[in-house]
Amino acid sequence: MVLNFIKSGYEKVKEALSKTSSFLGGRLKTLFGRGLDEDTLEEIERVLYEADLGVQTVQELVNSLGEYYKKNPGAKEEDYFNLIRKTLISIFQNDNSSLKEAESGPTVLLVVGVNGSGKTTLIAKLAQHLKNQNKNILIGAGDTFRAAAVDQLSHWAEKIGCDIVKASPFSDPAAVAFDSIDAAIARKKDLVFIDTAGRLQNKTHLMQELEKIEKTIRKKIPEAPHETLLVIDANTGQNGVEQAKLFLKYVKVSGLVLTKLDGSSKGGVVVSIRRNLNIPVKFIGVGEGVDDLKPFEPEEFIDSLLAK
Ligand SMILES: Nc1nc2c(ncn2[C@@H]2O[C@H](COP(=O)(O)OP(=O)(O)O)[C@@H](O)[C@H]2O)c(=O)[nH]1
Ligand SMILES: [Mg+2]
Repeated sequence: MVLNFIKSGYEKVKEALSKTSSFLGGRLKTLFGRGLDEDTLEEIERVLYEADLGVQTVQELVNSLGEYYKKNPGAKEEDYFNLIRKTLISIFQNDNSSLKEAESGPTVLLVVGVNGSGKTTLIAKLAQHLKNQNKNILIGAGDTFRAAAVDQLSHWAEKIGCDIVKASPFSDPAAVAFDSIDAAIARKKDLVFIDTAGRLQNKTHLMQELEKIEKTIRKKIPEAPHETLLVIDANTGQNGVEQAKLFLKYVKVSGLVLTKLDGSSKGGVVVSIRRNLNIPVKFIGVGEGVDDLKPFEPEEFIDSLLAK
């Protein structure tokens, strides 16, 4: 069984990516108009790099554009765009935003990522979306290191109208996960979200803590967590990729969420991160509001990125 997300409002994604696309799509259009000699190809390469698509993808695109031009010297701007479009979409070939759902009992969603990446906001957005589909939800406030983090989540839980399990500050986050799942089973919840802390200041401790949370969850429900989402702030670029790799060493991540694409001029980073980590992109964040989370749709996303 899977949880599906209602797809709506991709206009917002177009708008969020407009800083990238106005530069990328616009510059490419002009350059393609010239015919692809060596100098133009070099300029195209620079434009693709600036959009943060990543070395591997940029090299592939430049090579195939060059070859295409040699074989089809009369090619039109649209032909080049189509070639780029196809290549970029193929990177996300198997990605879709559906989430695995428990056959029986509560579905457990674990959310990890560095502080400030948007974990708590993601939980609020997903919880609201699923509440609208009449799902009965509980949130476990597993970021026990900052009182403010628990307050933030309590505020969301109240606004959305769902249960929350919280513990006293500095208590063991794995114990919060344990209690949350216990409560979710007892209260017959459909879904339980486990929020976590992401203090990278003490990496070893954080990673051990996440491992322990995962183990604790599995003790209660062997198939859980049904999904583990790694949240990455799209503006962190290459640094974000390195941080993400650290998480992947310790936690089994099933999907990526890239946040804060609104305001970013490097929307191409989604392509680079997807490729580097080889994990499907499930959602993208395009604002702070509760509706500003969109299921990731490869074709719409790439079309928004390349919009002229
Ligand atoms: N503009 C924008 N802000 C976001 C997005 N997602 C989260 N934020 C903001 O980023 C900040 C940190 O988010 P939070 O969920 O607390 O991060 P956490 O520390 O990982 O739990 C908050 O001010 C959020 O409102 C997004 O997609 N776009
Ligand atoms: Mg948080």
